[in-house]
Amino acid sequence: MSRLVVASNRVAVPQGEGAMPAGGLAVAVDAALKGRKGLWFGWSGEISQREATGVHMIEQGPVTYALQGLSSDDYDAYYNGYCNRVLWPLFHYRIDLMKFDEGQMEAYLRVNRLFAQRLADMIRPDDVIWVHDYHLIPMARLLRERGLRNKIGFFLHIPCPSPDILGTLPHHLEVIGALGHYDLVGFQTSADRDNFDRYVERYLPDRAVKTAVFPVSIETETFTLQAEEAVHSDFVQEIRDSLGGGQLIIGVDRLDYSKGITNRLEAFEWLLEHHPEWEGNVTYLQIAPKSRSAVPEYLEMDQFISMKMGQLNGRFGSPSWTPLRYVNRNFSREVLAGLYRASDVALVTPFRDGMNLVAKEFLAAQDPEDPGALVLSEFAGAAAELEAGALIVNPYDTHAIGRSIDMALRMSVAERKRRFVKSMQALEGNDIHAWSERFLTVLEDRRPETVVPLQERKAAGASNSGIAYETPRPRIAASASQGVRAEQA
Ligand code: ADQ
Repeated sequence: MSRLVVASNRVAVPQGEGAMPAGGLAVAVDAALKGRKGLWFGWSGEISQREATGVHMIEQGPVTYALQGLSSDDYDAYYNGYCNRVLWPLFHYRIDLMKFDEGQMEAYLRVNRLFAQRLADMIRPDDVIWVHDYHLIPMARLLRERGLRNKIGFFLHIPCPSPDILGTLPHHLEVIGALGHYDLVGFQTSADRDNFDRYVERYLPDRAVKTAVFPVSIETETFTLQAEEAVHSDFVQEIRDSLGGGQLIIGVDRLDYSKGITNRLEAFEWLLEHHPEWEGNVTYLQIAPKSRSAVPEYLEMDQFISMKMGQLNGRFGSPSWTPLRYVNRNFSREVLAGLYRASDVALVTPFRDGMNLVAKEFLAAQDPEDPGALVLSEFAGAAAELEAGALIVNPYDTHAIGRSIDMALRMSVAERKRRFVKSMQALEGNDIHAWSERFLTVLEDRRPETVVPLQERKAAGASNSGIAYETPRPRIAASASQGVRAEQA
């Protein structure tokens, strides 16, 4: 089997037991590399005052971690600037927050050139290269310029908006258009893929870009086992004991404006205002590790959320009951799994999210005989797979979220079980190993390609299931070079 080379902005080197860095990409790539010969290249997280130094290699079993530092100027302009203040808001439909700066775009291209050069030096002819996410979009073009002929695939972990939105990015062809140099571009949902296909139609009409849908997932079985064990730990039991017999609502999110923590707080406020019977009987635990604190929009949101938490506790709390608990720490996978299982309701209400692994982790952690209920935003990619089992809400409608929380807290065990079974059917058919295997199978052309051009997909009616590989549609056999786009394998 050829070596898998992964390139992503950050590399998560396993630290043994203990806290994992919070972030869906790290969790997904770590699982994809397990048990396979591979190399994971990217930023080490180190920032130096001088020019970036050489690559630092760490060998762990079959995987080599290749870590590149960044200069503080590049960290500011590439990471905090272009990635987090331009591309992130753009792809999350927040062009109002997009702060374009030409110098930062130059830094983005410069860092990508540096990464491409360093990576090219390590590539063997039969390596398969898998580039992840919006930080490294130009990599395929830059690697090709250096003469590489390997298969190169790209997966976008975040949502993909319409060409109307993508087209607002100044010089978008240089960045978004660079996706046209990959052998395969993967998306979380069919809606994301269709948006990109329309971008190609409009802005890259002469290019055939092979696109497909691969909803990212989790290590479902492992996570279930961890939850079964961790729920009995002293840590989790102490939390349950502290609830005084009341119910526990949980939210777990990187502190990010896309995650909708603010609207969730308003929804909880609405619940306590309109359903005083829950006073003293429900506790909402929000775990939100800080991220991107150097970016002003994140700092403002952090301050607002802390203030709102304090206000709500002051207004509704009593000496014996604190309605909201707010924690910014990272936890190990085991502890998180135990906390999910100990919770009665999970709130996953992003304004936009590529997938949202927390929704899937919460479900995988549940006790099938007494499962918790999931309140899920219709704008999380996960809703495409989980709509039959979750309580689907519009995250902009805080009263509706409040009503759904009330419904979830009152839901009979029979109804919770019914919904849980439906959700788990989606999860069991698509765990993280299936996800990476499907992506690589299509990238490596390991079986005859079945493809459906965009026009035919439209005629057949786009599926909103997000799991294109399970959706029967008319198919024709062709190859990407014939100028059609690939349907999911
Ligand atoms: P994220 O935006 O980081 O990921 P998400 O998918 O929810 O969002 O993943 C977060 C991960 O971090 C989860 O695995 C969660 O358990 C973990 N985590 C959160 N808080 C933690 C804490 N305090 N301690 C330890 N771990 C914590 C991006 C996209 C998503 C997409 C993923 C994967 O924005 O839409 O689902 O990539 O593709």
